[in-house]
Formats: sequence, C-alpha cells, structure tokens
Amino acid sequence: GGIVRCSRPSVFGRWCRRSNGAHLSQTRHLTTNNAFFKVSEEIREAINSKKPVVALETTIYTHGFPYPENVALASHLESVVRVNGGVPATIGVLDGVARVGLNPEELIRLTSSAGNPDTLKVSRRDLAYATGLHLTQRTLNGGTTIAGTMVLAHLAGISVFATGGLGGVHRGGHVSMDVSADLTELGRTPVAVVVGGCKGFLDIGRTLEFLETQGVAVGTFADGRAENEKGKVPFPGFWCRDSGLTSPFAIRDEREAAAMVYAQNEMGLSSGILFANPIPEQHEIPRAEMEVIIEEALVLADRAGAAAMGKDNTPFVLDAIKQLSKGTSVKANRELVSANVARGTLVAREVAALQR
Ligand code: PSU
Ligand code: MN
Repeated sequence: GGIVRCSRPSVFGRWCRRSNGAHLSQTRHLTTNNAFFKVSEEIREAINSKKPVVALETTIYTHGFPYPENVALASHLESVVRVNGGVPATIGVLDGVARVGLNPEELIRLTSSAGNPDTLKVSRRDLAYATGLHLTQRTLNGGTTIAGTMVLAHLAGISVFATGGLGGVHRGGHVSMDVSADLTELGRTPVAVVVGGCKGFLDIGRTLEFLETQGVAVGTFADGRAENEKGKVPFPGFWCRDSGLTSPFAIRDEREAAAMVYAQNEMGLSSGILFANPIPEQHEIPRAEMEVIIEEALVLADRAGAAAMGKDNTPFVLDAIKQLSKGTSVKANRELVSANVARGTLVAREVAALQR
C-alpha cells in the first residue's frame, strides 16, 4: 500500500507510515522526547534496531518492596533481562520527567527515594501532575504502576512488559468502585504484560470479568500443568499457582504468546494482552496459608480508614501482608517477579523474531 504521512512525528524524528488508514505492523505512534518525556539513548537505539526490549515498572520499588531490597531488586531484574538476551527499559518519573530507560545511577536514585513524600505512585491519571509541576519548580519523582508504565512503554514503542502482580477489582470493589486503572489501561493500550496473576486480597473473579468486558486477552502459561478436558488451566494467584479460577486461555510456550502479540499488532487492535505466569513450584505459598494473613491485613486496612483508601490501599495492604508474613511473602515475591521477567524476555525475543 502507499505510504502516507501520519499526523504525529516519532521519537526518531521520522514520520510514522500509514497505509489505507491502518498502521503497518512495525510502526507505532511514537512521541518525541520533550520536557516531560525522555527515552534513553540505549533504549532508542534498541527499538530502532528491533532488539527485544522489555519494560519494567517502578511502583514495585517505590511502593511495594522495602528499602534497601528494592534497590537490589531493581538492578537484579535488569540483569535477568540481559542474561536472557533482552534489553531492559526501567520506566519511572525522575526529577519531573517521565523516563523510559534509566542508567544505574538514576535507577538507584529513584528507588532510594521510596518513602519520600515527593515520590509519588504514578498511574495514568498522575502523569500530568508528576511531570508538569517541574515547570513551577516542584520536581517530583514517581514509581509508575502497571497502568502508568504501559502508557509510557507504548509511547516509546515497546510492546512487552514484565512485572509481579496486577492491580484488580478490590474486594467490595463492586460497591466502592475501587477498580485498578491497570485493568482499563489493558483495555486501551497495546502492550503485553507478564504477571504472576493477582494477589488474593483482590476479588479475582470480578477482575477477570472486568478484563473480559475491557476486551483484554488473558492467557496463562500452562508451565507443565495438564490442561483440563476443555483445554484450560488455572489462573494463578500470585503466591499460589491456582487462584481457584480458570484462565480464559492456556499458553503452551513463549512462541504462542508472541504469536498473540504479533497477531494483535498486525490487526491494529488497540487493546493489551495479559499473560499470567504461575510462581515456580518450589517458591509457592499455599493459598490457605496466605488467606489467613490476607484476612488480617484487610481488617487492618479497614481500621486505617483514609490511610488505606484510593491509591493508598494497595501499598497499605502489601505492607501489612509483608509484616504479618514475617518476610516470607517478600521472598516469594522476588522469585516470582524474576521468573516473570525471564519469561517476558523470551516472549519479547520471539516477538522480535516474528517482526524481522
Ligand atoms: N500488586 C502487587 N504488587 C505491586 C502492585 C500491585 O502485588 O507492586 C502495584 C503495581 O504497580 C500495580 C499497582 O500496577 O500496585 C496497582 O495499584 P492500584 O491497585 O492502586 O491500581
Ligand atoms: Mn484503587
């Protein structure tokens, strides 16, 4: 088809190609570097030469893991991407600029600012505040959530992202309307996200229903588990391999996952894909064991009132679970994120192979 100029310039200063109104497979709407958004040299070069880039989020460091483990985890996850043959793009807001790709010094600076009141938890709705205010001399830092990271990854042209736990519909969320913006973001932004499922403090059944409504494909890596007579496997529950719910699709390997990403992209569908990767068996914590702790954490959150509402709910509950489990939940969490990042990198490599 003929190549026409699209209305927006790309990160690379070129124009995105368009054919008959539909975007060709390897072109995306990319945003140029500007005062609020910056893609590092390394990542820009990697995207340009179609290397398998894997996006990594930072709320997990600023509002999930305790200091100083968060600093160590941040550099560990980048090495997991590299040893598996990919290029890590850690995404977050540093000094009032949304950044895709941070150098080691910048990564340490962002992660060690966890707990500072000027270090925000940045979802889609927070991006304008976290970056815009630097024009008025308030320079903020921010860990980006899955939603916030997806927005920025897509602007940069990255299609695969790996992390730990997805936000969801909170228990009672059908009344309180506390539904994570991660779910609506998956419905509107074409990035594939690899997670370990969602934590049991959420309403996982309603979360899957909401994802279906949003048009999000949800596939779970079978990972050695037998498919049932309908060809299905359980959807994992973060610390446990079976949340008690069934995954809409079963995925046999990274090539199948990559084929979904590629097909979605070729058709120009604008929604995201969720891949669930069950926690490695040896690190699993039985569901019943975690459920006791979760119930207790939810009682504490309820008593805390405003300190555990809105965007503060998830970090509050995560922190309570960490303390009640005396650190065992954190160790499992670390193992599971590493496994997801390794798997996400293999998916990104397969996607890159299909695009060549
Ligand atoms: N769930 C976890 N660990 C996390 C988060 C969720 O088990 O670190 C973080 C992720 O960044 C996720 C965000 O995108 O919390 C969701 O927050 P909320 O529920 O406020 O949307
Ligand atoms: Mn919420």
